[in-house]
Amino acid sequence: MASTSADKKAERRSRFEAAWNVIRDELVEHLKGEGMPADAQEWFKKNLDWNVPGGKLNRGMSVVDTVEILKARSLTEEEYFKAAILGWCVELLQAYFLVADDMMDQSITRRGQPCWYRVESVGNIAINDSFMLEAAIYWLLKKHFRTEPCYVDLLELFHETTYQTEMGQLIDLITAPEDSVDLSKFSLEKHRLIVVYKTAFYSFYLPVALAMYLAGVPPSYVPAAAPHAAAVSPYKIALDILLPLGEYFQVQDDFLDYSQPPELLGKIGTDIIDNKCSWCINTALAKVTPEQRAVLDASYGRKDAEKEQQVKKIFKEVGVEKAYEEYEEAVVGKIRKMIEAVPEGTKEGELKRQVFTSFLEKIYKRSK
Ligand code: DMA
Ligand code: MG
Ligand code: MG
Ligand code: MG
Repeated sequence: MASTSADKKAERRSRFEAAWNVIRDELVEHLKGEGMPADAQEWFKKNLDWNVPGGKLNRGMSVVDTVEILKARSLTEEEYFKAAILGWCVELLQAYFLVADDMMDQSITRRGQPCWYRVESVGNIAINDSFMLEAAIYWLLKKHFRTEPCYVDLLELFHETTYQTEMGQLIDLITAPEDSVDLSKFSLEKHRLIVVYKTAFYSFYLPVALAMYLAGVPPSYVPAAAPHAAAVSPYKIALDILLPLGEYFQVQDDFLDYSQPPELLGKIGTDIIDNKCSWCINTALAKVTPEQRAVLDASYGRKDAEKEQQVKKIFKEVGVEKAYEEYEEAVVGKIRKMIEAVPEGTKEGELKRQVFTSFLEKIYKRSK
């Protein structure tokens, strides 16, 4: 039977997952080398395997995909493994954020299994486990990239992106106080700031910029195809496309939190109960009658399943779903235009449009 694009996709995923087994074993071996007892080694292994590999892996695999696109050829075994390590470092960063995010959001499930802090005998130890997921990134970077010219760029990028994400989580959380609901404090501008910081930098700019550093893309260059044109700043060009792409991704996350059944989404939505400044509530607020607004004021952000259903009913009545479909078509059209305007690289080390189109295709019309 001819191999389909679905086969190819599955193959890419299993190759990337195979690298995880090597990386996880290195990390656990290190604990052993530090003289940590067998139960600590087991615990760390379980922490790693529970929290790191079970997601869609879009972020991690985008590092590998981007390096391949930038090099315009398939990678050697060694090049592949280096790119995969950076990809898994992004997945470790994501795991670190999610373990903490699920505690702060009081979520129940993630990727079709209980959130780590809700696993028998884990509880608040999950806080230290999240720190260890983060620390593993820097141990891996040192082990595998210490002598590379891009080492400092990689370190700085991870540190800066982490800080940006934490600022985003801060404003996400303080805009959603548990004890005082005030919907007049929400706005789409506020939402945009939250999602760019909490999601777009680490989910979209980070994987691509890591790949660019690894592939040796310089901070600026005159395109080989246009030797008389002005120099371009490829990292700035990437940022200007990837932040809107990340904003779109988090709008999808917000919409799916409200609309997608947990069996399909892999997690139980908490945004309404958690009083989150989500895209859905902001969109609904712009469309409600005074009567509907009164229901939202009385029911949003309450720890009460009945009230959550009231809110969902209003979302449905005002047409949040249709607004989402319109938003998606409009924003994707806008992003495609921005991608078309990127000066197409013609040699190694230059930015290529496919970096962005391949990332966009991974998320367009996603349902989980
Ligand atoms: C997630 O926001 C952001 C980070 C940094 C984890 P969220 O709480 O909407 O994510 P999820 O819906 O996956 O809990
Ligand atoms: Mg959450
Ligand atoms: Mg959250
Ligand atoms: Mg969410």
